[in-house]
Amino acid sequence: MSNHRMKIAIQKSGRLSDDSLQLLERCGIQFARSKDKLFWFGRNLPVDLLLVRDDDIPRLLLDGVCDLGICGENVTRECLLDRSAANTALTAEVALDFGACRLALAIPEQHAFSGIQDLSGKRIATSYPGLTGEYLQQHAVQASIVELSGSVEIAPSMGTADAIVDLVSTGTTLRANHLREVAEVLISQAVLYSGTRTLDAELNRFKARLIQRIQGVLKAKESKYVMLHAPKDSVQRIADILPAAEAPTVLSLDGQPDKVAIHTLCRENVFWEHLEELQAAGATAVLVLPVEKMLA
Ligand code: PRT
Ligand code: ZN
Repeated sequence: MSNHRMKIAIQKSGRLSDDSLQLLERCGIQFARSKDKLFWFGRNLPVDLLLVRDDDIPRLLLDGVCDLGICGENVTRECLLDRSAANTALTAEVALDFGACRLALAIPEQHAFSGIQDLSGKRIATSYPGLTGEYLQQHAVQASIVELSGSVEIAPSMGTADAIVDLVSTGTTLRANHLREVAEVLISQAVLYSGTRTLDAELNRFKARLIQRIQGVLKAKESKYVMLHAPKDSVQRIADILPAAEAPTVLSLDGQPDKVAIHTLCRENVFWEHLEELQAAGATAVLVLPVEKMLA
């Protein structure tokens, strides 16, 4: 691996893998995929992709092995709370809008709960001892943390803990184990982090370009291009209905002096309710198109 290439770490196989890879590919990076799937070479841009376990990514960034990494805030914050990472920091460049979950405190569903103080003197099972400890400390609660590497949700029914702190997205796992969520320890999503290695000027410029492209992909994802026909006197009313719309382009329509065509970019998603409102305001031939790329 050359020093003149950007080293990017993403999760090899798991919940963040597909979205992470898709994001980089949508930024225009083409990878020569190796069979072992550990290291992929960027064919058209100076990028080396490392495919690793998500838990390893913050450490690779801290050690300067990688320059950028996509990882959940949960894993990154936990790593930074570890004693071996004391006084270190990673820069969060872009929140990526996928991998959403929360680190939650849950107790057996039949147990009463009047507040976090109820956990005083209890045992809490978790794979996140750092974040759990920090949370307990912030609430001045003294409890013992039982560190488990997996299957945390079964600890209360096994009798090895009174409560758990675990990741939740839909809540199905908690319900299946007769647990109920009583507090939120951390809200998390996947984030693009910068590492600590000093980059030369050329790589720094490339990094800024790549981050700009990533922001463009994210903006494009939630944006829509809307085209419609409308009565000439309802342009303002139509513009007010469109969510987060840019100044519209208003074009005359051949042979229809009372009507205009309106084209505009909406920086938020356009839902059926918006279309129905547009229709009620006199809009016809309404088209909502996805935006593939965007440079602000
Ligand atoms: O092998 P590797 O170490 O890379 O993968 P992993 O098994 O540690 O991680 P993986 O792929 O499961 O998760 C990667 C990241 O996805 C996590 O660190 C989070 O940032 C994010 N994420 C988002 C989640 C979830 N949602 C999630 N629901 N990670 C785990 N879960 C688990 C949770 O632990 C629980 O067991 O899903 C279960 C709960 O899901 P619900 O829908 O039933 O609430
Ligand atoms: Zn992991």
